[in-house]
Amino acid sequence: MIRLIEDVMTTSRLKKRPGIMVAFDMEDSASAIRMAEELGSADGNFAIKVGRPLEMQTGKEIISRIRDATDIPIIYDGKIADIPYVSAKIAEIAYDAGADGVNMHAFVGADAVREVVDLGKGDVITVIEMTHPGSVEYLEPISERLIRMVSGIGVDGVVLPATRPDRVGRLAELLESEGGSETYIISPGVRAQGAEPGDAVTSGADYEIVGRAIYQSENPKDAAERIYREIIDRLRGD
Ligand code: FNU
Repeated sequence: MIRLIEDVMTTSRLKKRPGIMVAFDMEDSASAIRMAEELGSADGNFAIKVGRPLEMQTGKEIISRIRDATDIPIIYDGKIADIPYVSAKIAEIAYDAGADGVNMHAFVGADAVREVVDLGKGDVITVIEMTHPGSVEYLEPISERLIRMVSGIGVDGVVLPATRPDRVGRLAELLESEGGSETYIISPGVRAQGAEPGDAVTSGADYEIVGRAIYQSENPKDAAERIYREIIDRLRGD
């Protein structure tokens, strides 16, 4: 019973303020754990996103191992896109393994998104538009409807592409006007996919997702701190 009440009362561990969500797409647990520990003492506002390559190579236990290694919020980026029953099952496994939030596609529809939100076990982030060129073909034409749909349900976060800051700006405005001013915006695509640090936050995003530019660098902690400072400087207009 106590567990049930705690579940329902779960509030977002991811604060709506500028930061970096570091994509953990490396494929070995040793470097994932090492990086999680290093980020724990890094200067800045960081979250960790566990991607499918890491999870497939190491198992869902990597989430609990990262949980033990750091206090930083952890998002499971399973890009869940299945029928409501299976979407909720995948999300539940991730929450139970220690994830603070999960990432799912909005295009699967309101019933699937609602089923995951109704679990009440942690944050739900929905993908609205993606960073790659293919997103323009099929997601861009429906993204405003997707924003209205997820705003009506009440999700914790949305994914908008740092590679298209104009889209971040437009959809951030729409999100706000649909009552989603508490919803955080996370934007991938920084460095490896061409966006510069700060492009998305200066257009209305909260977190910029950075993967390869951090985990493939010689010193990931330094790289994370440096990119974080660049984002903050851009916001201040330095
Ligand atoms: P990096 N990601 C993305 N584009 O790149 N979740 C999207 O539209 C999206 C994502 C993730 O390029 C991608 O899976 F919805 O090395 C990867 O984990 O910086 C990260 O963002 C980008 O990694």
